[in-house]
Amino acid sequence: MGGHILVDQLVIQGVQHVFCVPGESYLAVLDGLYDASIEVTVCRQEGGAAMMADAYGKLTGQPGICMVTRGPGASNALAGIHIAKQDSTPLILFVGQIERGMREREAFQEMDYRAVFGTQAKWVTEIDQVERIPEILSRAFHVATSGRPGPVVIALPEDMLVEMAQVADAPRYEVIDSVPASSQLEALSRRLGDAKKPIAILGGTRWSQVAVDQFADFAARLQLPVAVQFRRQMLFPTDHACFVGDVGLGSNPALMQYIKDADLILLVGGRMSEIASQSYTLLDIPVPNQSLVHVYPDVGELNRVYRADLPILASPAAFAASLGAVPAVEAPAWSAELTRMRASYLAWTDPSAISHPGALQMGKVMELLRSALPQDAILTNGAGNYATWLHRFHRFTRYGTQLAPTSGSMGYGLPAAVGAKRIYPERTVVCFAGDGCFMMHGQEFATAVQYGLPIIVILIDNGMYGTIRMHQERHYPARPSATALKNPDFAAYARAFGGHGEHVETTEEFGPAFERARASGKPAILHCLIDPETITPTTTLQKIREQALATLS
Ligand SMILES: Cc1ncc(C[n+]2csc(CCOP(=O)(O)OP(=O)(O)O)c2C)c(N)n1
Ligand SMILES: [Mg+2]
Repeated sequence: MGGHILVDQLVIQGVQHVFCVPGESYLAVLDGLYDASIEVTVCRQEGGAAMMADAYGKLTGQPGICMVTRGPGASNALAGIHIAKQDSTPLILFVGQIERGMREREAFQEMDYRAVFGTQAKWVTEIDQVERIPEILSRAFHVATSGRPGPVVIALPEDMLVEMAQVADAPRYEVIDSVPASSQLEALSRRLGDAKKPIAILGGTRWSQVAVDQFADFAARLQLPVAVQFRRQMLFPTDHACFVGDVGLGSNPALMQYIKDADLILLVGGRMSEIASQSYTLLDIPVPNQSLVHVYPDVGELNRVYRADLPILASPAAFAASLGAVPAVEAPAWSAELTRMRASYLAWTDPSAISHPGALQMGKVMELLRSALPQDAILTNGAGNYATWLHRFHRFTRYGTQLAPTSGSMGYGLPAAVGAKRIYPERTVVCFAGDGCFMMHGQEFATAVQYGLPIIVILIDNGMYGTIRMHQERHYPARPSATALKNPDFAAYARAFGGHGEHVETTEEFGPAFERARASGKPAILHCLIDPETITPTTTLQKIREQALATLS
């Protein structure tokens, strides 16, 4: 039967986890999962399920698998598909579909998936013949993981899923890779030899701990300053002497200036998209001032916006593995610059230097977490100004420890944490969420409780959609509109779901509350009430408003 064949093929392709919300449109697949060797996580909303699958794809490099029902389920899942697209995450979404014979009558929950997901997925298809399930799944796994990874959507007509067939299995997929040519590595060596002020910027996916270590060794040999792109801090150890910071929102101005003045940029795996490029101002378009060596696993991205001086078609992992061929530079001209930029990074990210209004000092909280968390702890977040605390002050040191959407999608942190803890139950998983952010997918706290997943949510409540309020004060001062929030008691919320919940109102309360949350063995929410004036680590709403009013008058 089609539904069982599909599950068999998933097992052959190496699938161990499925994240889903059930629907009558794919009962035959659910039945196939009944006795398969696949762990199923049943979620409360399809957006959360798709975000968990994205988290799986980010952490393992293998496609996260999500299953949802027709129109309404698919619509909800789109939130996670957009994240996977912008984050280059391998993911396969299976969607139930109406019977083949009813198409185009606007049947119950009918949707044209090719049209709806066409601009978001790498490939959208519908399986019309039960015999083609192995072929199409094999292709889906290759498409999702090769080149620039991304989401694939497969619609499953209900009647196809109950058809009987005898089919041969497809072999397990293998990621297709390309490696740099030796002439390209020589060309890179020459450029490094000529450089006065180089920098490497790392981003994207298709990395691994081995690749990060190889790149770190290379950087150490050349004394090369290394930065990472927005929400990609896990690509280079922040405690490495060559690490100089991140290129994203609220980044160190000294680093931005260094990049502008650089003569060589080695961009590996990243796209220098809007956020990383500081709204396309950091590098000139189409020809940057700096010599640009762009290493990317998909030819469609090379020379798309920035004309590279040396484009190299290779995955970050394959590139890092070949860096042994690039010789060290004798007494590099940029040694003093590295020392200066490293000192600047350390000062910029020193939480002890930060003080802001209110009894709960987030700088102190971040300092405490630096020492309280094990190195392999996984940190997640969605979008909101609260995320700045994590991105600027946490010292990421290991690959696979960060789940954060470069697409700036609110609500991602909680489902990502649930997905991560489901995959790695032995690791500490901490979700940072704002009061706005948490409520977008807060129902997945029930999933954490259902599967006994003791994640810790640090919920930073300022009673507003703070990011938007900040922009309002900048552009339309003293006219707050649609940004205030009246919030529930999130500690009571946690307890009502069967978790552990506490309020934290002062710096002193945080440490003991964190330890009690950890010791509770339950999914926990620390409802942290911060002063609403504290809009960023360094400024207040009032200051932003006053500055804007002064400019207007
Ligand atoms: C799904 C989604 N909807 C809307 C936005 C626009 N947006 C960006 S940040 C933000 C406010 C976030 O509020 P909160 O989580 O409370 O964090 P805060 O900024 O207050 O720290 C909004 C509405 C978004 N990025 N994603
Ligand atoms: Mg808020």
